[in-house]
Amino acid sequence: MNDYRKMWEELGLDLNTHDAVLETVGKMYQETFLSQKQRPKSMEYFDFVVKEIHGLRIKELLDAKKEGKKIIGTFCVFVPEEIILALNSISIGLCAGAELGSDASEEYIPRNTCSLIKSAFEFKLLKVCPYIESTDMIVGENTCDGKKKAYESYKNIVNNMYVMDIPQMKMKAGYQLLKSEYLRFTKALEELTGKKLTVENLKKSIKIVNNKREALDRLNKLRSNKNNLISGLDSLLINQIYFYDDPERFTKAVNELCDEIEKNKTQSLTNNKARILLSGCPMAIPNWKIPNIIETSGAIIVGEEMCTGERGIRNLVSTNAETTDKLIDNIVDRYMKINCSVFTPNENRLEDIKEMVKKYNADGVIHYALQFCQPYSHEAISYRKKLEEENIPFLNIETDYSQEDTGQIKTRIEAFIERIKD
Ligand code: BJ8
Repeated sequence: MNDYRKMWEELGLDLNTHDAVLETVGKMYQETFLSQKQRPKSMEYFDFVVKEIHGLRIKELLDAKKEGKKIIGTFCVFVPEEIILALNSISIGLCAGAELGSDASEEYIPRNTCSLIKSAFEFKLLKVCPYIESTDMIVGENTCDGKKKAYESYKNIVNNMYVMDIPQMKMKAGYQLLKSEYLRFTKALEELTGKKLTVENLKKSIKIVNNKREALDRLNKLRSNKNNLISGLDSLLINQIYFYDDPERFTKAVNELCDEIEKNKTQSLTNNKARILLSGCPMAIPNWKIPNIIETSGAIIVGEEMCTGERGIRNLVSTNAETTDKLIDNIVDRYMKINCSVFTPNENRLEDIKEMVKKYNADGVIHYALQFCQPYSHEAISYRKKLEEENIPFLNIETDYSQEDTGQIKTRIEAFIERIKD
């Protein structure tokens, strides 16, 4: 492996803490992913990306910066990658999926904040994230109250914060708000990059992002097959890498994986295993706790109704328009279909879950809500009733990034799997 220590040092990382984080994640990866049997050979690409996630990919970003590109960090799938790419920039997801065992964040945010938000503070305060340190702009978005208020504090620990407003209702005014926010964001990016949004660069970037979403959609469709050849863990990993990798290279790698799976239709990973649809809060890398428990308890995950899954990639943006204004309308139309639980009412998310249960032949739904996450915890209660009325088994797991509750969760998941297999 190349020595990236000088690069990390120049980015201002705390090398000792960073070493410890890399070592822990490396071990987890070995135990969780590399120990799986029957993995497609094409997963080697994604293993390589993970191995180099703080190395080669960061070097690529820093090289791109030298050529004049800007790095835009995001925390939500509502931030339009199409506009970022069109304006000579690279979009990088900054959500982290690990706790660092520190209470440093409590100087800025309350203790009863979800792990996703807490980790964004910890990774910055403990200086272990080369992505945060490489950004030219960090985009926060007003989605849940936790994030909305946290960004007010986050701007005190980073020097390049931009906050985007996001509607909470899918009415006409919501579309107008999102459009005005995407136009304001375009202007801010144009100022940062010195580039202008044009029909040509926007159409090109829309196609790049559409291709990426289509490749994942192709992979998802293969998972509905009873001879599924890819684990939920590997699928989640690919969805997580979606937020870091070069989009065109990523699309090529996912399509190659799909080609391989299509050729090996006779093999199967399912073998009478219970088929689980996972739904709920996004799982940022390296948050693999729940999928790992599920897939080591006699079940296979066949779909994810999550932003690190189908919710994040559903629907394409139409390139059918001849002005940037109309193309932005098309972008707004696509993004307003994201059924995040910060919207009210949010019956469409329930419909998505039901549709996915059918599409992937799932035997039951395991819902994942981070502790202190109000939007997803609320929906878990009402969705349980509605899904059980339709005889769709449902289990809600509320947890955080710690490993302390692993045994207890495993017992609950094993009992659920036993029940739905009968
Ligand atoms: S579009 S799901 S990525 S907001 S877990 S921080 S909701 S308290 S993440 Fe999300 Fe965008 Fe929606 Fe998707 Fe708040 Fe809940 Fe924490 Fe959450």
